[in-house]
Amino acid sequence: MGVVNVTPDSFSDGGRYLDPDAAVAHGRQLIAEGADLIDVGGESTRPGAEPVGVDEEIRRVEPVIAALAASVRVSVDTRHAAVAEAAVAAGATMVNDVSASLHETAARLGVAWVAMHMQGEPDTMQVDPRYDDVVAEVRDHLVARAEAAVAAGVREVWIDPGFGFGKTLEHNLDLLAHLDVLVATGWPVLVGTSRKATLGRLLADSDRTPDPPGPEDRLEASIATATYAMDRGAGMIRAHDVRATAQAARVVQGEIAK
Ligand code: HH2
Repeated sequence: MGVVNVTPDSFSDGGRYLDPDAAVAHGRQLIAEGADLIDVGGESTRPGAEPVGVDEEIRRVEPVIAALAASVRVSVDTRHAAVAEAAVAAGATMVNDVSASLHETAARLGVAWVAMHMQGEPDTMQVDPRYDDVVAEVRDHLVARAEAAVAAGVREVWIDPGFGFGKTLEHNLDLLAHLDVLVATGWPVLVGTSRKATLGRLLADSDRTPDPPGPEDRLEASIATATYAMDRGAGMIRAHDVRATAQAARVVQGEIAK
């Protein structure tokens, strides 16, 4: 799953693809690099991000989805039913839902749905995230959401632990280390660690790199976590750096596992 953020403020590439032509060109580039699906988002959900209005979100994603959907499967990254509707009308066939609340919308529209786990809301979720047992709580929440979606009539459901969404570094590492617990539920698992702050913090903890690397300097760590997740059974990886991620997937799944 290649990421196209049509936003001015996404944490890793904010502003670069706000212009629809630039966003479409970037999407085409990601397809050429090996993406099977393009995830188009019009609202940043980075910690502390300001919500945008639904009309503006639709204005951002609609033309980009319409242009890309002819050549690749497209998901829309949104928390809003009206945006999901407009996106599906433009050609999207999956709703990537960081709020895990749009299952009825996905059922009505007849499209696939990703339930991602988030504790709290983007503007405050990183203030003081707490769990007794992060792995069990995330699993139980996602399984309940997936079952609700199937009951509502959704035929393709994915679950995603939501790295960085209301989670400390330790929570994120615990979830990654125990990805097999999510895979064992039988629901297909999507993993999005690409360029995330957790990776910067991890690297900054080592003596040799005292300064945390910025989002664009987290490629190697992103590939390491993607490779780990694929090996543990993740069915889809959400990635900004598609070329490198697709190569890692080819090696892990196509060659070593032959
Ligand atoms: N992460 C982000 C956005 N959407 N969706 C899923 N399913 N899983 C994720 O881990 C996930 C997601 C955050 O990354 P990005 O879109 O690059 O940034 P922003 O939210 O700032 O636009």
